[in-house]
Amino acid sequence: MKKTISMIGACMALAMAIPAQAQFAKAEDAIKYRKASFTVMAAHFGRLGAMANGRIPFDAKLASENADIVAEMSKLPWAAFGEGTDKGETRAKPEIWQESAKYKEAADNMQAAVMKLNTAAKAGNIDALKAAFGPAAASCKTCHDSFRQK
Ligand code: ASC
Repeated sequence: MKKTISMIGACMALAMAIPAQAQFAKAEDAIKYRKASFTVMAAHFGRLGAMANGRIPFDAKLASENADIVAEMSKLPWAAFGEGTDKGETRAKPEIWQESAKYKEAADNMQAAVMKLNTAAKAGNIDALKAAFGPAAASCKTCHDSFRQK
């Protein structure tokens, strides 16, 4: 019991010692993490798109569940763009670090758009989903155009 408590204490101390941006052992881990969060986001965003564009029938429960995942994922990638993560298996452009205020603004806009999408997805009708999907997709594209290599 004592051992367990001291282990927990040691883990907490370690977690608190590492700044939020640096909670990855290696740059490669941060790159994998941010790509994974974007991949999961895209999969669930795509299902909302399929509904918004009439490729699959509107399903209120499915819309809500997918939008929740998109909203949660949208919070995750940003902490994984720390120092030294500009090189490796990544299409991230140098502008992310060179124009970090502009990048943050684009990231914030995307998160705001997907929060609105989540609210719309919970309205229980296709028209609300359609109205919010376009701006959310545009917020993805804006960022890709400026900050992601082809
Ligand atoms: C998607 C997806 C994106 C965005 C973007 C919108 O479904 O994977 O990255 O939409 O293409 O323009």
